[in-house]
Amino acid sequence: ALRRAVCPGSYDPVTLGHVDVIRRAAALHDEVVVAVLHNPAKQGVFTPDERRELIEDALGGLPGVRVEVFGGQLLVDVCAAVGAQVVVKGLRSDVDFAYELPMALMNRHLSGVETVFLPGDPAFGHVSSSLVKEVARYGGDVTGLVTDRVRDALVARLHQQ
Ligand code: COD
Repeated sequence: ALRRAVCPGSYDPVTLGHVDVIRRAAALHDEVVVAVLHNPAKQGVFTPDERRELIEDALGGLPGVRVEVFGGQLLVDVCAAVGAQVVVKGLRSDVDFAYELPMALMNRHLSGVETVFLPGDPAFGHVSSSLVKEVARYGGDVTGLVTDRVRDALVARLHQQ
């Protein structure tokens, strides 16, 4: 059977830490759906469609990977909708694990979907969407933490506000 995995996230915006996890998930599965899950109650810096485009650009047409936007629904329902049996998440630290473990258990409880954890590349252990936004907002250089396109989009967007 085709092994299809979901790499879920807010991706506001995608970082090189995310890209590493998505590439490695793609190497382990036949197909990967990168699911941009946006919380309709929370306004991000980028719209869901902008996030999708920035991810597609960062992946550069990686075979077997597609990016889709979802909103206001459970991750297990996203998995069912795309026919995925596996969720892949990256872990930077034990703090990530403590946050992710109850979600993994809840998702398995709800639908039987399994979560696979990949250890994040320590080169990106300090990289999160929120820290990247904060650094960019106050004029810090985020080169090497995100793609150049994401960096430029952050500078343009955060200088407008
Ligand atoms: N290195 C390795 N992994 C990383 C790095 C890095 N530098 N940065 C981020 N990651 C991993 C994160 O650990 C996370 O697993 C993933 O990448 C996505 O990160 P974010 O920050 O874009 O996304 P989050 O954490 O905001 O996404 C949370 C979800 C949207 C996945 C979650 O809230 C969810 O499943 N929501 C749907 C509603 C639902 O089903 N709720 C019940 C859950 S039990």
